[in-house]
Amino acid sequence: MFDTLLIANRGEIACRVAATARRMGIRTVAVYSDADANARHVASCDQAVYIGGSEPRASYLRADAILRAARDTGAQAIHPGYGFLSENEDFAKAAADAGIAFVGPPASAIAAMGSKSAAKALMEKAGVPLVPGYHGDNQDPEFLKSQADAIGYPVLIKASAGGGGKGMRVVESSGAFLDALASCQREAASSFGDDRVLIERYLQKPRHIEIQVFADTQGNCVYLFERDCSVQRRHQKVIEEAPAPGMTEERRQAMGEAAVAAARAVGYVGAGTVEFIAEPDGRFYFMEMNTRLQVEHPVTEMITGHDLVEWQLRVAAGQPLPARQEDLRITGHAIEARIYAENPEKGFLPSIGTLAYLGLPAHTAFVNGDIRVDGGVRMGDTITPYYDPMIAKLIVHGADRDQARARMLQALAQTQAVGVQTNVAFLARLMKDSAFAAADLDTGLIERQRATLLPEPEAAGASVLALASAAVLVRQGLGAPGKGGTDPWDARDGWRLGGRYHRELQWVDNGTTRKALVARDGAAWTLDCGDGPQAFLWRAHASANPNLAYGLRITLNGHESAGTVVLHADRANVFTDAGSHMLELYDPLAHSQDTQGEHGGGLTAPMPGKIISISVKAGDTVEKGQPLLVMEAMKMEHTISAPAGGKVAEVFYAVGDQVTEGAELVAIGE
Ligand code: MV4
Repeated sequence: MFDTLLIANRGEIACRVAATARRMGIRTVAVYSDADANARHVASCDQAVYIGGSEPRASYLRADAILRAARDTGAQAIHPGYGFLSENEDFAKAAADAGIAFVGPPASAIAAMGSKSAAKALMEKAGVPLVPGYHGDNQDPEFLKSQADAIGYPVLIKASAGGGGKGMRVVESSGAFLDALASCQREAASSFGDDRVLIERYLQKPRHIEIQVFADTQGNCVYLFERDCSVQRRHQKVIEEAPAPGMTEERRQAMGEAAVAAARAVGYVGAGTVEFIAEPDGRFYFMEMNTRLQVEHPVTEMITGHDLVEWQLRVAAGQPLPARQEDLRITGHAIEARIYAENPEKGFLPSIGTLAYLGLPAHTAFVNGDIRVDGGVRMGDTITPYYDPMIAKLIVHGADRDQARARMLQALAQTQAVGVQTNVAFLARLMKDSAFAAADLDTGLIERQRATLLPEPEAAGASVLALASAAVLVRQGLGAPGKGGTDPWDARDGWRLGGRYHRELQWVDNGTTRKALVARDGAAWTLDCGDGPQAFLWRAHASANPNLAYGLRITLNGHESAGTVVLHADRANVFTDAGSHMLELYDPLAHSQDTQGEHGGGLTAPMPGKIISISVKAGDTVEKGQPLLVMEAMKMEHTISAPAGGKVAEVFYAVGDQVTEGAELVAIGE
């Protein structure tokens, strides 16, 4: 086995590969770009080599820089991950020529599967079923039309050089064929520089079922069953699962054997995936072969109990496959969901920004376990426009599909990101969707269920407003997080005990202002969200990140609710089992003055620290820019000044108090 492995990738897959290498006692070398200087994958490896600028072609696509890094660090093998250079035959060959093992198939197998029409011809010879159609060299329009007429409509015209859904045209009738052909050829010529097409019978409700195969250099080749990846959006997979719902043992064996035949036909070595499309009756046809480890490989690991990266490394080191076909079994059901920094309400546009807060479910085990989290970013990391905006993959396992689905819903409820938009709520609706729940899967599911998967946003309910308001009160010291459960009347600022308290919070919910009036008379607290004052109690418990996140239980008018509230940049991000809600704290002062509006006009602690002096008291009149107090943080003093003139309503802390980031320090009124 190698003692040093270079991982020519970034993000979650680089971290994933590093984890197995470490377990196997292999030293790891990361490569990184400018944007990734502080990335998690760099920290996950034993050594890291800078390879260039943030744009992929200036770094992760530079074969020369990566090979040099491998030579300089004494790496005997390179794992390419997925994407970037993973299916680049020139890179595979250059590595082999340099005497470095490429953890992937031989360049010749990558090349054989690279051309869609040539691959189809090879597969036909190997007896792998293809969609009825024509994929020959004759490109005469009248000849192609006669082929389409013979296949029967609807037909699909596909660019031979295409892939990923580009350059495809559905043709409903013979009369529409020639126009569609001309338009498809134009698109193929401009997109791929190659106007050749192939014609296939069009499958109306296809399922995407792929088979994981593995081959070694001793001539062994096995299949590790199937994954159903039908739930996708514009050719981007959203949910993957294994096994495929409704699969029979006979069909599984037939598809597995066809996939092994496909791999053998191109002299395959290592991990590969043979993609099929399947009809509702189960008939299946070869689509293409992916000559790499895939994003969704963990669902296969969960149902088989085998670590596919370990298999890859063993095969690349010349060892035989760790198991024979008859040793492989399916246990239970696994589902993977890809958590993306994207905005489903805005056409799933990537959402760029810094992850001010990231809560993920607890990872119960690596290959075998109920919940697995494969992440590539940490709290504080930035989702940049340079790379795929995936935050993490959640992979769950259950005894059956319904249990896996329930676990996925739990895992999604524990996934809390602040600073970027995410698809978490969309994924939760998808898990509960009636068609998905019934395993009525095909590639059109998301489009068909669009209305229920992307509903109009709901107004925040009273419990959400109450949770957000309670977090603000806790931040002020009324029930301090981190001290265990504290009731409001145990607040450390005892000087307020027995007195009256009245505060109006204005929350902006999706553009609508929602008032929350918090009041106390003696020991009785009330909250009025517009329906009159209601009895209000809250309790904060310690949370993973006490500087930002408050774990809260509240009682409003006798109704209990619980959630996590992350206060960040004047926003309350409320996470409950029912989903998440973002509320903006409207500060009339900040908005009426020229304060640039940051951090509530500067009256909150910019970072955690200690109050070292206070120069004002309640009732004082202050001018804009007047120093109010000084805090010490990170060994430096920071002066908090009045963002606007006014009268000091309250000073919430005393000299010596520790304050958390974002804590409101002083209230100034008109
Ligand atoms: C098809 C098809 C229906 N009939 N071929 C899309 C991407 C490319 N790799 C193959 N694709 C399809 N080929 C025939 N004859 C429907 C699709 C298709 C699809 C396939 C797999 C996964 C998702 C898909 C989404 C839309 C269309």
